[in-house]
Amino acid sequence: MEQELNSLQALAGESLQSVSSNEQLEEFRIKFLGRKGEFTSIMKGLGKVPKDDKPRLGQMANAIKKEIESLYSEKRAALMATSTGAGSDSTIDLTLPGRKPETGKLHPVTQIMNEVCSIFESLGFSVAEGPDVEHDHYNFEALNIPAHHPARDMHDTFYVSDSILLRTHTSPMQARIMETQQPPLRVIAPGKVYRCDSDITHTPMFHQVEGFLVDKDVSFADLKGVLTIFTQKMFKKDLDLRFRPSFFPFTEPSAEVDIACVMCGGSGCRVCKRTGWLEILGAGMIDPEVFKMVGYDPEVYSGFAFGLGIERIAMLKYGIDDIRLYYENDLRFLSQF
Ligand code: 2U9
Repeated sequence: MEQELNSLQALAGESLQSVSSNEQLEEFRIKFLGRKGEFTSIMKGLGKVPKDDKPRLGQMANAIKKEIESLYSEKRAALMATSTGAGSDSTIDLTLPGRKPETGKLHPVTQIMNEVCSIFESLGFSVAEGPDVEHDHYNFEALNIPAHHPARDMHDTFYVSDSILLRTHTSPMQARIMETQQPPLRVIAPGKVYRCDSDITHTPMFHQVEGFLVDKDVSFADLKGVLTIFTQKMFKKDLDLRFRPSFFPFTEPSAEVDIACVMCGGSGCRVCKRTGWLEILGAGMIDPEVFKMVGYDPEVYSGFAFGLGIERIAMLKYGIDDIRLYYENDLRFLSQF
């Protein structure tokens, strides 16, 4: 066996001298170092040598294998550097594993937006989109917020001119629909909205889904039913809902709607500020003044409306405490969703 190993070492050295291309080098590797190659076949004989000789021959075999491997690596580096490999590109090492292409994903806010829309679509709502740059009339007047109404202050509006602005909510789209279509109607309006506000829970641009349903005999109970199904589907849990009295110029009565905290189940934690509740949307019965503005008879029709901020839902769903993370474009953050 000792002789076989010595001959193999000499033969490998000689053979390598005549290698001048990457293809020949690969043939060399298979012949001498491959799983079915010369070295492996000699090593199969190790089991038959006398016990006392085994350690010495084992060490010798290892040293010779290392030697052949290092000669092989040197030759490979030399071929790459001098580009003498016939027909091969010296800058490409074909033996390296391929690079896995990175797959793109939807932004977490888009994912939640799509989820919210498909839940309301499953409840029979259709989806309507409208312009981001709006008339003061649709953003405010048609929604019962006349000039100098104190509610305008809450909207921190970006004005383009005296009567044109960046919409502060998606409700203008709904006013446009009511103006041109007759009940019964069930519509949601998703999209970007703009408010001059920026801190840990506000960005100057964020996403809303607002919705409404108008028909004869619509009551607050219908609103409660729709929002209960929505929150159950969104958070995949049978969560308690709480309606707190509130005020919006376009709904009367109005309510802010809380769900039992998705983190602690209502016992109180950091996320719900120990209250056990999380505010997730605003809602109410559409104010008769809005109906009059769009030409519906409030004695015949009634309806409810609601609105929610997508970033806020995404923060609650994923336990994120700074809204700005969604818009820093840091792939380490975004690729988690
Ligand atoms: C028409 C009539 C009524 C839409 C509504 C809310 C309540 C609401 C906010 C929640 C968080 C927006 O993202 S947010 O700041 N929205 O609380 N929106 S009722 O009411 C309408 C809409 C259109 C014609």
